[in-house]
Amino acid sequence: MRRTRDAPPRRGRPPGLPACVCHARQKADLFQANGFNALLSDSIALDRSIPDLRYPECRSQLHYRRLPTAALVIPFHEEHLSTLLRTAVSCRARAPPQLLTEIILVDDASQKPALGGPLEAALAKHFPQSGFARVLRAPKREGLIRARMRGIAAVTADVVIVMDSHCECGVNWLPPLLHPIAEDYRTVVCPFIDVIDQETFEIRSQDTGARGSWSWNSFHYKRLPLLSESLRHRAEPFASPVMAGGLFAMTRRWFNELGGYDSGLDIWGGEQYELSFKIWQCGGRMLDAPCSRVAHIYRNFMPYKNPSNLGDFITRNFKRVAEVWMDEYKEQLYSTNNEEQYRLVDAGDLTKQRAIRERLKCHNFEWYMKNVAFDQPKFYPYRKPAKSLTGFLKAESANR
Ligand SMILES: [Mn+2]
Repeated sequence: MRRTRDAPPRRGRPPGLPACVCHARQKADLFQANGFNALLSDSIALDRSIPDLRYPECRSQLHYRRLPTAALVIPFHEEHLSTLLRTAVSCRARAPPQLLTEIILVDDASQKPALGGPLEAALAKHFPQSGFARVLRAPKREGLIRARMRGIAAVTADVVIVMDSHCECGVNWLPPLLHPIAEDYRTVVCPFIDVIDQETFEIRSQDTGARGSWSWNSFHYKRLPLLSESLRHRAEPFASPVMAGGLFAMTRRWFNELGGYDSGLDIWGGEQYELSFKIWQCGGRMLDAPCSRVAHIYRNFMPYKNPSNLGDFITRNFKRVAEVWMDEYKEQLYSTNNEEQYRLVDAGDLTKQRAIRERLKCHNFEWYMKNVAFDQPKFYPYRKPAKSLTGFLKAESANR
């Protein structure tokens, strides 16, 4: 298929072409398999031009002449080949070459044939420099969390940039992530995440940014409004209590001092809380950098299954995080969710995680709530559930 940089959708805009009827079936199959329009992705250049969605003042923002080097870590499971390649190619293309020194892809036991030989061949073609881009292969499904750890362990650069496998990096995305890290190795920086439309591949901004948080009754990621200071200086990085999860930059040194992710977390779920809480509680900080933009394909459904032999791993993950980091606040989580389930689930061995908290003399959760997530209770308050009764309900006789 012909792929040029000017092929539709031009500069990240929708193609505006009639749908190709001849491909309708193929398109539907690929959409089902990926959760986005993978057929269209195949017709778009890997290095297509995209709109610059940054604030105009980002263009004149200054960065240190000397910044730490960075490695891109991209874990993937059954990702579509062209979206995976576009992640690597676009991030490489819009980063200063001296700063992005390696790309590590971690294949979490994918079965798609294209992710074997064809991926290796494409990487060799797009990244001819020996050793610059390589693929690590997990022999069996590890899940997102341990796949990331595997990739991070292989990094030699100063800073690890964790990236989702269907992204496109924006104009000059890397220096704004590295600048705050150059000032303090315990600062973790997240880019702004823009939207790649799952149907048209149009790129548009999500909003003007927000701080990360959660709701007690689901432990889902939620957002807190920006503070007045960042409204006045909208291009400046601002503190965020919780990362969205998929994209962040962090020094290898700080990641390792924190013991990485808790390796007892399975597949996905809770890992962004675990890392965010310990970054803050153990003496680091977390920032969002508005001048670093990375676009991501949001999907409406997961095109692949979770392993069926792990039981309720999400509740177990949440419980591990709560037991180690949240002190008495864990009761707010348990009591507003399926409390019985939380009590029953075995969180497993937590001694290693508790030892990290002990060794680094980390703040307690009360400190975190007072100093970092101080407006959380205002926007996502804890509501003690009404006492319920247990027993049997019996229908009254109908002929009353
Ligand atoms: Mn994703």
